[in-house]
Amino acid sequence: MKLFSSPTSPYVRKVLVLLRETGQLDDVEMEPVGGTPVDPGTMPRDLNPLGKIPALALDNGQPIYDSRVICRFFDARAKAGLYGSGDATWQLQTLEATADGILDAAILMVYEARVRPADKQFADWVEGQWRKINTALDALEASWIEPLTAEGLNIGQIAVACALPYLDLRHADRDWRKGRPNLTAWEAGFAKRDSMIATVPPAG
Ligand SMILES: N[C@@H](CCC(=O)N[C@@H](CS)C(=O)NCC(=O)O)C(=O)O
Repeated sequence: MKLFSSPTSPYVRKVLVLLRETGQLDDVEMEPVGGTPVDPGTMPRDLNPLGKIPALALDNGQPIYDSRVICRFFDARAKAGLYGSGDATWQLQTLEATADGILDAAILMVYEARVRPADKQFADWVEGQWRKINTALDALEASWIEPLTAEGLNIGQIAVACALPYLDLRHADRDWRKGRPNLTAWEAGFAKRDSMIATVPPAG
């Protein structure tokens, strides 16, 4: 299997953390690629028509894309149970969607600054994206600490643990930790896992 990836992509990091935690890393070959919505560069558009990563090519060539689908695939493959069962599965997938939504907004802010010409940038729109991140972070602090600190590993933990450091990488000046002591403490603890240390993105 081939995983089209980039070391700074937080969505790719979710997959890599899951692969490490479930002992499947050696089953996957990494294919580094890069691109943006304006210049798709080496993005695997033949595999994922959306031109985004992560994208996985199975040995028979079948594409699997979107980090949520890829994570689900590897969870099922290893019978890891990271999605729980019964009512818990919907809670965990909603937590994962919250983390991914934080990333979606954070990346749009990055593209606005890096890809859009300066005279076309729209400050209110950027602030609107940060507002989404802020309210999602408040929700994590107020309502999601229990599944985050639950015994055993789950997909919600992996997704949030990959989203928060991306805010440090790209939006450090916004200081997501301010006023969120529970989330801050949880993230600091989770960051000590071998899978998280091994996937720290390079600066830049
Ligand atoms: N929902 C997708 C989002 C993936 C995504 O946006 N990846 C970024 C890299 S971090 C990308 O491929 N951007 C290129 C583009 O938007 O054209 C997922 O979870 O896999």
